[in-house]
Amino acid sequence: MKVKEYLLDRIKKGTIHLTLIDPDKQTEEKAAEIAKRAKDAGTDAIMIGGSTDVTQENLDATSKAIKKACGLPTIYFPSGAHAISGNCDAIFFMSMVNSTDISMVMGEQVKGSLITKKLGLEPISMGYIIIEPGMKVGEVGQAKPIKRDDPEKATAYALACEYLGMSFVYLEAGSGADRPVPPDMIRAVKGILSVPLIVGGGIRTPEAAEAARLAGADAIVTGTFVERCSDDSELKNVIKASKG
Ligand code: 1GP
Repeated sequence: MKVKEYLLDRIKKGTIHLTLIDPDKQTEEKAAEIAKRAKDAGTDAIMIGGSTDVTQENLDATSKAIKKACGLPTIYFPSGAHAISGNCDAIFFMSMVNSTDISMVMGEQVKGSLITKKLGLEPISMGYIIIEPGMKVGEVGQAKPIKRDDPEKATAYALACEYLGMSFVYLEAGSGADRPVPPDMIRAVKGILSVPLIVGGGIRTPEAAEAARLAGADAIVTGTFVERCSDDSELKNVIKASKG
């Protein structure tokens, strides 16, 4: 089964949880251990990527180790075309649609398309929308983050992504954000969108995960929390609250 089909199939049954692991943050052995623990706690797939310092070497090694350790579908979550690994099953072929830098909207994508094909990676198209505070990814991507009190703008961006044929839309508050995407914004976007909605950035408690799910997120991404959490029951609680 292709990864996109796998995700859509699971989303049909309810909100899914995606674990994001940054290859730059730990050794590949540690990354593999985190992925295995996340799998045991109920995560549905592993995203691999980070905003800075992802190299071909750390990406290849981490992707391979994660795949071997947990067997879950792995999706590369790229910051650009400088590193793309054939060791992942799929790639979020994404555009940061509210970036002011054309290379983030449609530049890195041109650089990476032929490599993606050559590596046999499954491309999964995604519109990537940065919401305040936006954190490092917003800064590196030169985004103009959508204000937290402007759900209407978020819906306009999301719908434009859908009309352009993107398979998923991702509302991103930024890794380590002190506030996740507001539930009201998730609700507004979900109310207008027909493609699945991914939400991430700053979700690290069962309450925040539940609020995102109840507001209509189809997939909830947690990165920092899973990477730092050493308590298996705490990990389970957040993943359980994401999936309901
Ligand atoms: C970042 O949305 C993801 O791209 C995850 O964010 O690290 O805050 O969980 P956190």
